[in-house]
Amino acid sequence: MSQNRRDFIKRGTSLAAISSVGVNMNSASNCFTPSAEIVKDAGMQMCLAYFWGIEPHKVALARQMDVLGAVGGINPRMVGMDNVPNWEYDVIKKVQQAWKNEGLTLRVIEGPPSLYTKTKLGLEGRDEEIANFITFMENISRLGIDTVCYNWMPVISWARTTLDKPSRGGALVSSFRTEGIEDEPLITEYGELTKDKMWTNMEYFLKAVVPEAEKYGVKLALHPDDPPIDNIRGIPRIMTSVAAFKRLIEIVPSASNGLTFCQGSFASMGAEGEGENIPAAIEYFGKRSKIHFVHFRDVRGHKDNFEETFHDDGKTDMYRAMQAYYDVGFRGPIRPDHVPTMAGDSNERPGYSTIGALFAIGYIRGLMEGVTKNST
Ligand code: CS2
Ligand code: MN
Repeated sequence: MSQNRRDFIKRGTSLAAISSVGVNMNSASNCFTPSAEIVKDAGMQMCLAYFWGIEPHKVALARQMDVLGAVGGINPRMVGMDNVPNWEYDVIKKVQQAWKNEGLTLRVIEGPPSLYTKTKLGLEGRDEEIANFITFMENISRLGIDTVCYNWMPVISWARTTLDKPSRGGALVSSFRTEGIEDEPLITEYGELTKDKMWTNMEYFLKAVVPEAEKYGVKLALHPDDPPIDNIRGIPRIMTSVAAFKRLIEIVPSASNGLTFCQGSFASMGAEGEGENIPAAIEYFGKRSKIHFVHFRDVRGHKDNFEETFHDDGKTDMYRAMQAYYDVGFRGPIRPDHVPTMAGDSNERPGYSTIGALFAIGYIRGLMEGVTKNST
């Protein structure tokens, strides 16, 4: 008998005791009897992101919501090991233990150690970076961690032109407009960069690390470029379309070479009127078992002008998206991504409001239960 069912029966017993002074709640007709066991979160592993270490309030709420997966980087300072490289076994082990002490499991490393500008731009020193990255993969596999979310955005990572745009009811969201960014100064210190070079650098990286990832059972999950535009201040962006991800998985075909399906990023791809088809993309990559991690969020607009939204307020049919993950058999880690900053929260970490995350988890869990029941 499952824990749920046992809890239910226990609850039923105490209700019966209370009901002796009132209505008989224990009569079969009034009783809620689950017809089938509910598969928790459709078999997926719901996580929350913690990029600022252990945030006690968020962690407490996560435990209450029963969202026990943690996503984050490896920060030696979090465990008092200031000067130790963050790919080393002892640091990772201590960070993992710190999460365990909170009742959480470090499920995905997002923003991994030793994968920086040298590798992404093919600069001198990349082989050392790559060697350390391989050591990192070996170490996480020894500790039972198998998913790594990385990106191919050197120098400028995720970017927005506004971080406090009023949205529904005055909640704050981030937004992006291409117009005007052409006037920003070019970054010239890395010489002339082209998309071709970026692809060549990625190929070099993948050929070196994917066979090792396979050996260690590690799943690499490349995150799309956000925003998915061609270039920011002279730094080209290549992971900006479904076609680019199709190319990625062909470079080194392997169960370890996959992607983070950041739905909000995919939803913002394409010019006005030319967006990607989200359920079709989930199906394409999911059927090939290339979706190793999901960022569940939404936007309104297109690559040159978009804003983030509440999960129930964007351009994507979120129910169909969840149905697609479920139908292709995705059962891996999933987290809400950026959320609006809601009343009572500060906007000092745009996209990562604790209260916003509560709404997101409730919404996502509801969709998960919906697709599970619809399929039984
Ligand atoms: C996010 C990133 O842009 C996105 O879609 O997933 O902001 C992510 O939170 C950061 O790059 C940290 O990994
Ligand atoms: Mn994302």
